[in-house]
Amino acid sequence: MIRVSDEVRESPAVVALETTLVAHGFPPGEGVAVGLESEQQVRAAGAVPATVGVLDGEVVVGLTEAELERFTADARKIGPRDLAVAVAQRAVGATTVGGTLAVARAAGIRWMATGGLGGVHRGFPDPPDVSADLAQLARTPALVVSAGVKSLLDVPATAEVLESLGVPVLGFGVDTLPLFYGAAGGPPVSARIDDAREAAAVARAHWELSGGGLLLGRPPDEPLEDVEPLIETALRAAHDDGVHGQSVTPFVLSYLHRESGGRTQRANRDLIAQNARLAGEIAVAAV
Ligand code: PSU
Ligand code: MN
Repeated sequence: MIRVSDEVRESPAVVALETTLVAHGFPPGEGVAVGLESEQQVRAAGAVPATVGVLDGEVVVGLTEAELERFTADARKIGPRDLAVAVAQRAVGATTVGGTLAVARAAGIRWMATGGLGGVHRGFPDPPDVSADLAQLARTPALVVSAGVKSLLDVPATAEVLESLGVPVLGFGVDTLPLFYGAAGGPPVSARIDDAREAAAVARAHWELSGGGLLLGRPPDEPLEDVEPLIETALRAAHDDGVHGQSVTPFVLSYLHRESGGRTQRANRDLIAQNARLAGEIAVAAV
């Protein structure tokens, strides 16, 4: 049921990549290039990318370029609870961070990269919307490189939940958790890490102690520190349009991309590539 590509099976340094951001994180037709760029960055670091998704009744680990092109905006968004249904119903299933981690756990992949982790939505407990990314990260022995937690969420609350779940929240060269587009002003991390080798060593030690997932927050190279007012407008628009559940994150991201004149879209694309590069470097350092 899980099809692992030969290249992924044979490599000691593999980085899992998700497909929800390909299908739902960018305007229609633009996500595939972002996914391919991430794969190139992983390769440039000397590691092998394993892009994950559900196709034709199989969970695929290591999608080909032709397969990746099938992850259009029509694809289902697949969290951990949705994987089995997507397989049985032969859906095109774009895996979230949580969905991808569930597959990584089954396939023994220890490293992953994304843009921004999901988390506790603003306004909790009304609605009580907490991304399945958090619980899945806690139970998966993998390190996720991301620009922290998506700042359309309640980032301090998300950091508290990660602490409760026993997930190390590491900062790459920083003492506070990056805020996705922004780098400054986030909650404190549990430890600061200064290079890929140290990240690999910390992860190894955590797993020897039977720990699960780790989050490594890498601030974007060219952060946007002025997006918060637009995020508030976007969240109000989502509320007024009755958008809820799985649709909130894609709605808000596309609102921001449109209303910022493409600035957030470029920032998002660039930080995803930077995170993929770092995850590749850590995977190589861990061999
Ligand atoms: N990072 C991005 N863009 C995205 C995501 C991450 O730069 O679209 C996706 C990931 O797949 C993550 C999901 O798991 O957003 C979170 O969705 P939700 O809040 O519905 O759990
Ligand atoms: Mn949710």
